[in-house]
Parts: sequence; structure tokens; C-alpha cells
Amino acid sequence: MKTKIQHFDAIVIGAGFSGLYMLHRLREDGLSVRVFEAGKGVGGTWFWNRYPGARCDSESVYYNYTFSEELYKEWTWTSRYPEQPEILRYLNFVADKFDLRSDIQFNIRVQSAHYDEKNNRWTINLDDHTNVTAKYFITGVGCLSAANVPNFKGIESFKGEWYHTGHWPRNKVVDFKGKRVGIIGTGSSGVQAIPVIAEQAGHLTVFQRTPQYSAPARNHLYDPEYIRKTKANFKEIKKQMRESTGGQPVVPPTQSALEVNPIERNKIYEDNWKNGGLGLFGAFTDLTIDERANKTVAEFIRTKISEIVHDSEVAKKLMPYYYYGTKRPIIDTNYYETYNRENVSLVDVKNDSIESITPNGLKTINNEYELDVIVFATGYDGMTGPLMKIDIKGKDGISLKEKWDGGAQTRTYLGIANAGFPNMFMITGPESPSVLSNMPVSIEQHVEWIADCIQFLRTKEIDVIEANVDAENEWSQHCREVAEATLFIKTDSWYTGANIKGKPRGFQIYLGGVGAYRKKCDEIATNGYEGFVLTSNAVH
Ligand code: N01
Repeated sequence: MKTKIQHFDAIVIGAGFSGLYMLHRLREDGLSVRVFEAGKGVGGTWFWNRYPGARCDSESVYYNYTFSEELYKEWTWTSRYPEQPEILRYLNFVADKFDLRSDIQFNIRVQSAHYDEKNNRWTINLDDHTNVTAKYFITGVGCLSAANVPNFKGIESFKGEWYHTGHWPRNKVVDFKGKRVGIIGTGSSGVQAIPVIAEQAGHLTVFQRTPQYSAPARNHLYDPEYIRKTKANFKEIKKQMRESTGGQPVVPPTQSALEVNPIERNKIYEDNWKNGGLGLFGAFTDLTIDERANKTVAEFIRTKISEIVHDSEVAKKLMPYYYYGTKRPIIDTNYYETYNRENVSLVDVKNDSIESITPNGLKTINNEYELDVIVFATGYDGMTGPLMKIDIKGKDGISLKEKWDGGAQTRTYLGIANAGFPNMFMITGPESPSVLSNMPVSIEQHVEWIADCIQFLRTKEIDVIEANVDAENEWSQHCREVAEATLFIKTDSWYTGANIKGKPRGFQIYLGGVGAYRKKCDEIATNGYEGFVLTSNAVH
């Protein structure tokens, strides 16, 4: 007997920050919703990234939902930069508070999502060989969930254990005690993991391809009075975050780094270094747009490296020479200091590249390293990667991958919608501010915009919404132009796709700022969803 295919108003992929709030909002609005999540629990990024030292580098009191004042006031963070287990506890708390689990199916992967034009439905195929259908298809797959494990020759022959930071084991404590550990990669994940692993390992060898600019996080436990004041100030903080450039309630800089004299400038850099966190990045107006301004902060950090690291040869290897901030700026706890430890060594694999993984370790062109454990902190196929992993097909059977020409020609409307993919919405999709902002703020904005849009469609009895090709081209062009006016595009990074072999170079993040972007999205909605084609009376 043929089983009836379940139908929902909306299907959401992913039960991280995005999927949880999307489910809550749509359910509140009276829709039937099902969320599919590959993990065994809620959390998304924070479910998978359990590597040692994993924590967020947005301050915890700003790294949470603000849609519910009650929720904001009920939850209390312990320290300035929250560790992964605490963020995961927070997201579980949210799931319990709003009773979200009943509409989430865990341990299941969406294989494909195909749009059926005749019936105006999305058919979702799952890896348990079942199908469901939905009117609205919403992706909350994250920007950094497609792990990049480089295809090193011989990896299958390795006799030890290996792990990727983004797929850290859940039910096992990885024991580094006394072991010879190698870590490949010194991005945000590597920089967080290295000091913690170094404390446990017999010896840690860091294989660095590109050095990083990092500033101290200066994490500390929160003072209850600070928490009290923050909670009391909820409404103002929320407003500031929403109107800001980066989703943080910080006063934006007003001065160019070149306007102030070197002594004053250095003092500003020193103060930010002492305060810890990402302050350096926002110290002046022009650090990411003017080469000469950028040079001043880059030089400041290089000097710090030379002061912290005792061995001058090691310090030299750790010094970056690209534009500061054009790879994700990092904050750390004892990162550069870790290279003063006896049990840590640094290998520059730009000059002595990795040739293969061997049964007993790793071979570079000139040397061999015996290792018991290898940690891949080698990052992700960002932005388009998670979406292109799923077989998403819109009108005329055209896939998202084909539309984006494998990532070479990413075109979206606002990073939310795609021409040719009706009734599909992306939360923090390519060409939205997403990862270059405080993520929960950008996620909430998208979720609310999408929910409001669906409410509008239902109220007006509109069956189909689809981005218009011209509006889409215009938005993509605008995104490129904003990026081209900055230094970001001049550096090889995961932002530009340069970290993935064969991935065409582009820039898939909107750099115009969270506040300006929100205004633009709101204007589009107010103008009756300008740039979208709205069709009524389609077949139900
Ligand atoms: O990844 P990355 P990540 N051989 O791409 C190296 C967010 N995040 O997981 O720079 C040798 O930054 C690569 O070298 P290179 C945040 O947005 C946030 O660390 O390409 N090395 C690089 O050093 C972040 O930006 C938080 O030359 C290879 C490293 O691996 C994003 O996630 C914490 C290699 C990858 O660095 C990604 O961070 C963690 C190869 N074949 C992550 N391939 C917080 O909130 C790659 N590498 C704190």
C-alpha cells in the first residue's frame, strides 16, 4: 500500500540558531512546520564544533536571541566569551522553553529539495528514503557547515586518530595526554584549539600555511552587577545591535587611522589590546578600506608578536603580511604565548608543503613528523558550500549549483531568495551580512523578514513569490561593488573562496552593514516586496 506523503506549510533545514527561531516564529503564526536536522540534538554549529577551546568571539550578552525579552532575562551567561558547552546549553534551554523539539526530526539529512511547478510545492527527499512536501522551503544550514578536509595523499593509511574541528566526536573525550599531536590550520578554530591541546599533548606540532593576526580575548567571569545592568538595558541594546554595522552595540569609529598622530594612534591600539576582544578591528573608520591605514594596525600586531614570542625565528614565521582583517580577525587566549612552550613547534607549510599523510604521521617535502593524532582545523567551504551540498532544484529542473555555476556566479536577491526558486528562502544566505556580523542578530532579522513575508502572502492570498532576475542581478552587482571598494577582496581567504581547491574566486558576503541592510530589506517589504514577482491563484 502506498503511504501518504506528509505535507507541511513549511520545511526548514537545520536546528541551529536559525532553524529554532524560524520554527518558533512560523508556528506562532499558525503554520505547520517540520525541521530536519542531521545532528542528534539542537545547536547547529554549536552541536558540531566541540573541539578543545571552542568558544564564540562575540560577547555572550550580545550573542543570543533578542526576540523575547523574557528569554533574554531568564538566561544568565557566566563569562565574557561563551564556551561551546554553554552556548549549546543555551540553545537547548531555548528549545525546551518554546517546546520546539516536537517539530524537529533529528538524525536525518535532507538529500534533495525539488520544486514542483505544477503544484507549487517543494518535495523534500530525506536520507531515510522518505519524501515530504511543503509550500515553503527554508534553509537554515549555516554559512560554515561544509567541512573542508583537504584531500591529502595517504590519509586513509594513517594509523592514528584524526579529527576535523567541525565534526568533533560527541560521545568521546579525545585524549591528547602525552601524545604526539599535529594540527593543520591556524584560522579561528586552530587558534582556539592550539593553546588548549598544547597543555595536554606530549608534543604539539602546528602546521601553519598562513599566519594570522590575533588579539587577546581577555575572557573573564561576569560580574553579577554587569549582568543586571545589561538585562535592565535590554531594549536599548537590542536597538543598537539592529542598527549597527556589525550587529554589536558598539559606538562606531569616527576617525581615520591616518588622521591621528602615531602616538595617539598607538595608544588607541594599546587600549584595545588591553581591553581584549575585537576592538582593534573597529578602532578606525578606514582599516579595511585604506592600505596605509591598514598597515598601521598590522604593524602594531606584528610588534606584539615579536614581544610575546621568545624565539625570533618562530616570531617571524608567525607574522602575517596581508591586510589585517581581510581574513577573519581572531581573538585568542594565550595563542602566541603557546609558542614559548617546550612541547610546541611550528612548521611553515607554505615553504615546506605537506606532501602526504603517512601511516605514522605526516610528510612535508623536506621532513617527516611522527604523530599519534592529527587535528584538521582546515575550515569550511563557506557560504555556498552547505547549500550546494544539497540537491536543490527550482523551476525547469535547474539546480542551485548550476544557477551559481558551481559558485562562480553566485547571484541571490538580498541573500534571502533566488530567481528560479519560488517560495524558497535562505537564512543568512550568500550575499547577506551573515558571518561578517554578530550572527544571532542577522539570523533574527532574516527569520522575521521571512515570517512577515509569508504572513503577507497568506493574508493577500498570494501563492508564489519569486525573486525577479533583474533585481537579483542588481543586488549581486551591488554586493560586488561594495566588496571591491574594500581590501577584503585582495586576500586569499575563505571569504573569497580561495581556501577551496577549484572554487572560483568571488565575495559572497554583503559588507554594507547590518543596519543599512535591514533598512533595505524593510523598504523592499514595505514597497510590496519590490523585486519579487508575486502570483495568485496558482494550483494548490
Ligand atoms: O577555518 P579557516 P576555521 N594545507 O578557513 C588552513 C568561524 N569561526 O575553521 O589560511 C595547509 O579560517 C588555512 O590556511 P590558509 C569564523 O568565521 C568562528 O578556523 O588557507 N593548511 C587556515 O589556516 C572563521 O573565520 C569562531 O593558507 C590548510 C586554516 O586551515 C570560520 O569559522 C571559531 C589547508 C583554516 O582556517 C572558519 O574558521 C571558529 C591545506 N591544504 C570558527 N587547507 C569563533 O567565533 C586549509 N588550511 C571564535
